[in-house]
Amino acid sequence: MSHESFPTENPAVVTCGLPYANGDLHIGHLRTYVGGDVYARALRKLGQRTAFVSGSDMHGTPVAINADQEGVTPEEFALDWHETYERTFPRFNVEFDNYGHTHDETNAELTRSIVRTLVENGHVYEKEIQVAYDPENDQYLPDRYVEGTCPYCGETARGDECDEGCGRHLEPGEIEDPVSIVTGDPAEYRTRTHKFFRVSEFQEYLSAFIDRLEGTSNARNQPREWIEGELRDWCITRDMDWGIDYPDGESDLVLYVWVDAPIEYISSTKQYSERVGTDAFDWEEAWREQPGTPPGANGEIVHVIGRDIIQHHTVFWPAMLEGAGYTEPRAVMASGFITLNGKGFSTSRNRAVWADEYLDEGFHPDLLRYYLATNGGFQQDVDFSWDRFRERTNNELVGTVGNFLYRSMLFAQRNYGGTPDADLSAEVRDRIEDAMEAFTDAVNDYSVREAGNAAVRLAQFGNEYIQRNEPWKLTDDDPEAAAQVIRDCVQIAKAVAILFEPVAPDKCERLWADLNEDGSVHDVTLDAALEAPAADFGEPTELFETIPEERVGELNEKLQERIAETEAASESEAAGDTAEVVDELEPLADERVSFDEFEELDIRVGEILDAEGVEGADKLAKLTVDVGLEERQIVAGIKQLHDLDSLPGKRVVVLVNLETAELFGVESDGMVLAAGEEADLLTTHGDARPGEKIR
Ligand code: B3M
Ligand code: ZN
Repeated sequence: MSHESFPTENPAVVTCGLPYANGDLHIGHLRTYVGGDVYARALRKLGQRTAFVSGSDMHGTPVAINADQEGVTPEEFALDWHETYERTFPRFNVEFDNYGHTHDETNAELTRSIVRTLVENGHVYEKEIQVAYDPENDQYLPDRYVEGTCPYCGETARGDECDEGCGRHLEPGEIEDPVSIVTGDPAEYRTRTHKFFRVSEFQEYLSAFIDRLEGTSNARNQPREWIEGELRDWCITRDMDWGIDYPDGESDLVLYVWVDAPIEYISSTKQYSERVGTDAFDWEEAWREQPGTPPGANGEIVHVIGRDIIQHHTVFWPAMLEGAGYTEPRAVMASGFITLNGKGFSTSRNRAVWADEYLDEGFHPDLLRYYLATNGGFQQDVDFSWDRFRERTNNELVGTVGNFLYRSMLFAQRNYGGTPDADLSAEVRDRIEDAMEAFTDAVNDYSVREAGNAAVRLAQFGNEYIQRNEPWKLTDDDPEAAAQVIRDCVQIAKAVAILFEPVAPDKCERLWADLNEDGSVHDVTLDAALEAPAADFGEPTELFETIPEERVGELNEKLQERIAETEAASESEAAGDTAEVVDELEPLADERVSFDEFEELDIRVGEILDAEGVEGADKLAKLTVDVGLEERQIVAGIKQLHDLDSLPGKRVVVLVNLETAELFGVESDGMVLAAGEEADLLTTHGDARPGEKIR
């Protein structure tokens, strides 16, 4: 490759694709964030000056549409999710140096300045185009507001992207047989004036760029066809209100979300510089192309993304950077997708393991990080299953890494109070050097998996080494030899702490403390792996715990139940939504329950004390209900079906021993019983007091 290997003198910026601020994160989303975080930490281990940045993608139709459905403004809606993401990433030890969002002033200003430069440099022009329009709603239909047929492959596609077919970006007006998602009616095409970025002028530049681009091979191979084919200009404005206004009142449209989204990579780096000072990290040194330098000679920009957005990062974005005088990406690492038990994650079907849910189950984030980082090559699709998760945790983290560390450190501590007095053997020094080299090569090959494996292989060697040399047999007969073996093992343990830190930062910090090393393992570089370990240390902790088989059974069951529940709920919702409510009663259940089973349900009379809507949710109301012995907070899907102000004082029937649940961030502790689609609330007709049991 044309680039020097890492570490280089230039500052590096590792970025992660910006999550659209429009819904909960599941563990499938975490793959690129964990991948980016591992990679940024691994670069730092090599001594590379690195900023790791991202932010929330606030604009665009996905956010506007979802906000509409929730009945809130896009800004409120997106900010809410932004704050959730900001809290969630660190819980998985994904530690961005800066996590901003595209709607903040830094990004709005930088976006306007970059667009101005593109205009000044003659890269932008105006053109009349056909734009989809919904006559009934009197509304233009940008991007995801319209669905139809992809003109390239014939698959069903959304306005700006053929996400179920050929994966191409679609320009406004291209989609065939357009249908409005607002009314479900066919859309018309109307003529509008829009701004275009002259991507076609960058063909020669892009052809050369793609040849020097590093990262995963899919990011180089996929776009070749587009770059070498007919490279078309790119419409950079949209008929909507939500977004960054086109600069200087030159148009009443907003900029297309894909203009301001990647600019957030730069804005986020800028915010980081502003916080730590340009002496510590100078965003301009990384991002600004210095006159007279060859492309990419300034900063080392590494984009970590999902493979569905390769075209944006290898065609439009580098053309914008080149056109405005910014540093082109050195590498694009495009990850494969994640499936769950062999099938795609589905947010709408609740077919997912949610990020918070994973942690609520009590699993340490580093276990998931290990799984996501090493279960397959970065560009391969990987499957998640609780079975496989358990298997890898138990065999590799507990069996190989944890076992080696615990047995050797415990032996060292018991017999020598820490590191025995001996020199590191040549064999083990070589083996550690090999591991350091494998790690360095992995970073230069952009292989997150191999970076993680370097440590696990070293621990595996450690196990073989201790097994082969049996120091426990030597302590009496040949104490010097025993001390030598254990000295070697402690060095291996120290090297594992450093090499495994990118993947398991928390666990390795614990190990570092157990080894009685100074400072933080996050701050040391690879060469410390061969420095002498601390002479004394205490009893080690067991770093990883075995996951019992029953846990997997429970988790699988929970997942299945949830999918079934959501499917049932969406079926009944769909039935309720249709104008002619199908007046069909469900058949009476055949299966009988025993009286004991009935007795398990604790059903009580309650009195509603207070009722208010749940913020951000169309249908949910938060009720405070007096159930005699205590007051309960219960979330019920009745917001649109009842006048909430008339509810306080009403007597209702409450199932009080239902498992608690969290809905839209609000805890629900019980269920208010209701009949039919209109949620006719059950009540009593005599003098039963709140708390009275129903039997
Ligand atoms: N917000 C999410 C996606 O399409 C999109 C990424 C922007 S990265 C600059 O995956
Ligand atoms: Zn297509």
